[in-house]
Amino acid sequence: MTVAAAKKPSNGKPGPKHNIEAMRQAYYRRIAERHMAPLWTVMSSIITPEPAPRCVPVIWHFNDVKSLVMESGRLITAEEAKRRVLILENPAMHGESRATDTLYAGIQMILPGEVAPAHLHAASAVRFVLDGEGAYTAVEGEKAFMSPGDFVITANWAAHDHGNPSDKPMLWLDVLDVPTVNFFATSFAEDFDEPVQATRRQDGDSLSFYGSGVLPDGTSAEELNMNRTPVINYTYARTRPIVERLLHAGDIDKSHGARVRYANPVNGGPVLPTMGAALAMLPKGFCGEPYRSTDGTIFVCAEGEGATHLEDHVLAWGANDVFVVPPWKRYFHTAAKQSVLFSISDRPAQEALGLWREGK
Ligand code: GTQ
Repeated sequence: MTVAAAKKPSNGKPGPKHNIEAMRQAYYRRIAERHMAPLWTVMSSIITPEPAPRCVPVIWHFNDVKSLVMESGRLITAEEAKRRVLILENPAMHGESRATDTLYAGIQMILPGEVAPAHLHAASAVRFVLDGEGAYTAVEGEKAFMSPGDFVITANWAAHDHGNPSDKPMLWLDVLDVPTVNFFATSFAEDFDEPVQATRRQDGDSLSFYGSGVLPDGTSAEELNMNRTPVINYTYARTRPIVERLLHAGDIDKSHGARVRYANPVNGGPVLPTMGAALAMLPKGFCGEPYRSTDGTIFVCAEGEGATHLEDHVLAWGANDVFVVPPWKRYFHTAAKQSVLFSISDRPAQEALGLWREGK
């Protein structure tokens, strides 16, 4: 029998073993032309037994970040840039504008006298203020003046502009659900009619009207029972004393320290449907128990000094450093000084879809 004859079974059944692979490859090529593929070659990479995130652990030290961001102030104005931001790119996903698999992060700077013009978009944004004092974000008619540690919400389709009437540069961390919005291909964006929106509410109005255990008379809980918080600025001046109080009361989670979750004060839900955040105080000498969860998390050290230990990494952090813990990576925190950690993730979205899990 010739070799050619051996490769060609005549009865339609699979041929000898050395032939089957070649037959499969030829078949895969034929079905690929018709936009089909065999599940059995990819099954284990699409239905993984455990999460297989693309993002990796990474830290941005504020000293580095600040001087590089300041340099951008000599290259472009906030007005020309629209938003003068350096994107924090996860090293495993260069060019994709992602810090984690589902979240975008960047450091925005507004110099004295600058404004970043009003616009609105489907993506929701949060800001965590790092440096400077007295710049504002105007959101849906409320002008929120910001100080370090403030946590500011710009919900989906809320018009927002930023300005800095102070005499110092202001820097903050932006986190947006952009990769999530784009995953669903649901991005819309518009410029607002005016570059600076008219404000009709004072700084702090939304927190005092909706976050103080009272509501403006005539407001029903139902009309506020939305999937986003009515509060614009959760100020550090209000939240820090609460975690300090928890710490002194001994209410310290073994992994997370004395931690509160930022809540919609009307219904107790997360601040946004796609992103949730927390603030934790770790006592000096804290050594947390290992923890993991499916929500990849962006942390900011608001105060103090310590480290977050992952399987192959130690992320040593100080004030204003930003770092990423990928989904389902076991980690624990240690604190050399009393420290405050802000954290943000896509946990509310995962919970709404029934996907979120945590473990030791
Ligand atoms: O401040 O509106 O970092 O629209 C990225 C996109 C900030 C903002 C970012 C934005 C903004």
